[in-house]
Amino acid sequence: MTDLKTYAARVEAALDRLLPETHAAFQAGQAPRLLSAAMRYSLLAGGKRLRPSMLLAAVDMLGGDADMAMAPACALEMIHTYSLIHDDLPGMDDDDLRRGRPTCHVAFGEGQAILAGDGLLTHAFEVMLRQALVRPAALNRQVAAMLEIARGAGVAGMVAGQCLDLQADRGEMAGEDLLQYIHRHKTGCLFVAAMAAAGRLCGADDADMAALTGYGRHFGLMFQAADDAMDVTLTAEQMGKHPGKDAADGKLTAVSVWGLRGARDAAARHGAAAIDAIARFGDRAAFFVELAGRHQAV
Ligand code: GRG
Repeated sequence: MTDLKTYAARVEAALDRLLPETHAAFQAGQAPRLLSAAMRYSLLAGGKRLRPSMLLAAVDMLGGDADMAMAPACALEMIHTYSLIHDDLPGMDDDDLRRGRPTCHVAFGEGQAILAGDGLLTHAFEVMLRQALVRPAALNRQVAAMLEIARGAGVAGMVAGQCLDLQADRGEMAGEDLLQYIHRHKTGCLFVAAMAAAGRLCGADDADMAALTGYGRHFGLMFQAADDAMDVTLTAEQMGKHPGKDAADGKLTAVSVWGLRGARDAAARHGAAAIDAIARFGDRAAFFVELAGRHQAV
């Protein structure tokens, strides 16, 4: 079984290759130096590379073409990083520490950080489209994978979750159903997109697609409940961001709704459900069983 560390290292190398280079001066046809520097600063800051690794592992599990999977995997990480940059902005969560270093807007200013996020989101689709044209024989599968990624990241996916998260912050809405909606969308949709895009790349049938997306959905809910629990139990050094901020800001979280014990229980429950969802793949799902098991206990 290929482990997370190995997948993450492959993603790391590909991300570096796929990002615009930092040029000495401005040049026609190239990303400006400051823009590529801000994009590189946030993207190559040592994230866990979970979402792209899940996509690569799912393609391996399904016996698909690993070469074709790298562009969508890296695109997912670019989209995830853009969402972190924008989430950290003063107009959203207003954070100054991410991935263990000053947030993009602290290092580059607010305007450049917005552009770095915009640049990463757009570049993600440029990278996928370029790759799709290299393999015209598999165009339909690649377009279907891109659609899963666009849908997961988009206005009925991650952006929708962030929209309601902001409304909840302003006290306009509250409650358990809202919490679940926010977690499913803000956090869960990119995990679902990772699994679904892999399924599409491999031409998975409906039953396999349901298993893959079921895993992604429960993994997302487990991941966010665990993240909320760790926010009140871990240090800034362990998390690479400031803990306790959610509680201080009065945010709607698994801990504020269910308490620490309830958040931990939810993580354990959704971890078990994720493992159940993927059971039809037997031993080939070892990566996913191990990954859910690791996040389940917080
Ligand atoms: C700005 C449209 C838009 C969306 C923002 C991702 C997000 C939505 C907000 C970030 C804040 C947050 C609590 C997100 C939940 C998901 C989460 C815990 C993200 C961190 O993911 P990790 O742990 O981070 O995979 P690394 O740094 O390892 O990639």
